Amino acid sequence: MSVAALLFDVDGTLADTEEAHRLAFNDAFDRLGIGWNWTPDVYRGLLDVTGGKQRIAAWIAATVTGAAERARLTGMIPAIHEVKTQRYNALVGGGAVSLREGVQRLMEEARSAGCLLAIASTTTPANVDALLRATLGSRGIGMFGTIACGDEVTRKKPAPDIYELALVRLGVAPEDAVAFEDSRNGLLAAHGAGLWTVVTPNVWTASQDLSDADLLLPHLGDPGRPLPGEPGTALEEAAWLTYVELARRKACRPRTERAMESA
Ligand code: XBP
Ligand code: MG
Repeated sequence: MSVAALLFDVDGTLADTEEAHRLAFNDAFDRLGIGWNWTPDVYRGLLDVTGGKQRIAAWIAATVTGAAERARLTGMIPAIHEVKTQRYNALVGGGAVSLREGVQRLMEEARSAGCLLAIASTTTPANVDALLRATLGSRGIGMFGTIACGDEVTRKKPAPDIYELALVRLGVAPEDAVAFEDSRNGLLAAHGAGLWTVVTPNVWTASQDLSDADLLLPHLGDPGRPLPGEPGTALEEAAWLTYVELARRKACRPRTERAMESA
């Protein structure tokens, strides 16, 4: 089987979650009496740092001058992130976020074809559980052969570690799998693990350099929201990315050829 596993990033790829994360961060700052408020523009820049706790630490390093205040706030990072995670999970559990177009369709097609599914994310495990339950119901978590996320690896994206962990758990070689991402950090992580990578950017990542993606699409498409037709390709007519079309495209342009081109 040319595509034995699909490995999905979570935030921005499965669903447009970063606005909910941003609101949860600001709620946590407010509840803990910390006078920060991350605007969308500030948050877009902070997304270059993967991991919420690391993001807070980066903000402290960039904006807090006094050594004592820096130490005080650094000591609060776990508590801030815990409050933020609770708030984020309440937002997601309340239906604030839905899966992006085509995600559930492609997952179901792949599973019907005997293809494994996995998660490879920087986000906190509780966030993944909340999102999968809210969007796929009680069966959601069981659709995945493995969920690799959060602090299970020390080096977060763009390091390849989380993808390598997911592949080892699945028992699948990188050349037999496909990664789905939304950001440059994620693309670098997936390529670093040797994975053919589909990138579907969003408002937070559209300005990033995603040109090295093996397949770059605005989204995965659905009968209700087809992709714009691509002249001269199998997606000539407005359509959506199917599991069969994905396998065909990967077979046509394997990672090794593209890696040699860009080397
Ligand atoms: C995106 C991230 C995460 C989220 C916030 O993860 O970098 O840090 O922005 O979640 P991915 P946490 O795109 O790899 O799914 O606060 O739980 O880190
Ligand atoms: Mg992402």
